Amino acid sequence: MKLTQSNFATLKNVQTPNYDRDAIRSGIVHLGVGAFHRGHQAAFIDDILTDEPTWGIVGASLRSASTADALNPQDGLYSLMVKEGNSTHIRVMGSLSRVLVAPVEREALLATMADPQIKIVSLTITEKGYCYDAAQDRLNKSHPDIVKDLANSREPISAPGLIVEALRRRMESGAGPFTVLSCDNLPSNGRVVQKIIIEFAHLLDEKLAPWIEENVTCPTTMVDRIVPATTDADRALLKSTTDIEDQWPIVTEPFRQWVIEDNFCAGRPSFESVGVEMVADVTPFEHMKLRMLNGSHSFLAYAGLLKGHEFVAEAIADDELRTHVLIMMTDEIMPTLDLPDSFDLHAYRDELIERFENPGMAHKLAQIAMDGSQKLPQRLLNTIRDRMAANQPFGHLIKAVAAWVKFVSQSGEGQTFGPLNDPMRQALEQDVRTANGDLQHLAELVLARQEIFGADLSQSDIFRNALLEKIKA
Ligand code: CS2
Repeated sequence: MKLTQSNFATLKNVQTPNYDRDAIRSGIVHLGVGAFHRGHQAAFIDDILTDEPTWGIVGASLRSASTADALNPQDGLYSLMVKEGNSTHIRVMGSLSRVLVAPVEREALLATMADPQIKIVSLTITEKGYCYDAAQDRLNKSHPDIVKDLANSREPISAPGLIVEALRRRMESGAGPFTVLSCDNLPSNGRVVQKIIIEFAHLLDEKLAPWIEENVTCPTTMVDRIVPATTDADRALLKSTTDIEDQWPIVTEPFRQWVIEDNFCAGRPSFESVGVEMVADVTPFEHMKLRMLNGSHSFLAYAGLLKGHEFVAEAIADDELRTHVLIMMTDEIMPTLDLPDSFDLHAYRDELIERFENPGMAHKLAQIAMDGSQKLPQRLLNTIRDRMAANQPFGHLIKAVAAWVKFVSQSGEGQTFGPLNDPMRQALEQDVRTANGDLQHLAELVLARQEIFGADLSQSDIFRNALLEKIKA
């Protein structure tokens, strides 16, 4: 049975939207409708639509048409398969009305973003989508997409370019601002997106930048839900248990968390009614999640792949890796976190381990390993910075960095892990060739890459010696 709205009445063994989909109006445009968005924000919004029908989502893919091709013939519907151990709970999500493909429907997308009915533009475009130079804390003006968009700002291709052009239209039409809501795993993601759009606008139009500064808000958020890439086995399981043929179901875990800074310039849904935590300062939660969950994930990915594991659940069942993760979290990461006294960090840690163990999640280590150059700073290096500043040991954290260097050393055409999936691929593969099998030399070469390590760590003898020692081990 195909998944379409007209088939709702005949679907079995599955929950369908408990609201009238025809009465839904769109209040959100989301850029980057990947699996994570559909497993996380779109699922929260689906709960919200029961009482507040004006917060439907129009999705947009910034590059590929694959999501649009899968979901548009299904009226934007998809099945969310929540797996815990061997049990699967399936619910059809109706919060996405349609998916636009930015490169081919740019005008339709910009017109939708400029429509006064849209109050929020949210984003999951991954770390690299921000064209942000983290080491310098500013827009990467030499990024090829930014160069193109500055030259041709009315036909943008980058996320910053699209947002700024839509805001320009709203300023001119009097439609007012929308909130820009980053949902990516970047520290202070709201501040980062605000910085890059204001800088971009400054380079274009002297009137627009101050208007954005005065009117547009960019709340920081912490997002959390493990959403592995969908497999054919997931599609087959869905078909065998429900008879639904869904071109792109989403698999996820029961756990979900969303913490948002309460700063919306054009109104917002009552997020708290569906369990979202609205706070004045997201920083403590964001540090906790990026360092504990994502830091451990990245360690498990690199060290796990090096030991021949394929999935997170396998890596966390490996005694050596599990012990490492536990010590890294407890002794090295937890002391750097600053949460309210009432918060039980030990329980948070134990729950993370259980989540990693969930046998229902076929979460590939290779998926987590990608884009290491973009992930290392907030997941491992910032924690190391805090440990160094406090004169405290960081042997387990640095071992995770060493595992990444070893992983890079075995990446490339014809190598164990294949070509590196990373925006810094060319530079890093060049380092591998220059080092010519000498791991110590490779560590020195990548350490000189300040885009990743910043001037401080690149030039720190303490950091260098610690890294070289782990590379030898
Ligand atoms: C993962 C994250 O792919 C990765 O790098 O660490 O996607 C992780 O699963 C999510 O942040 C969990 O909220």
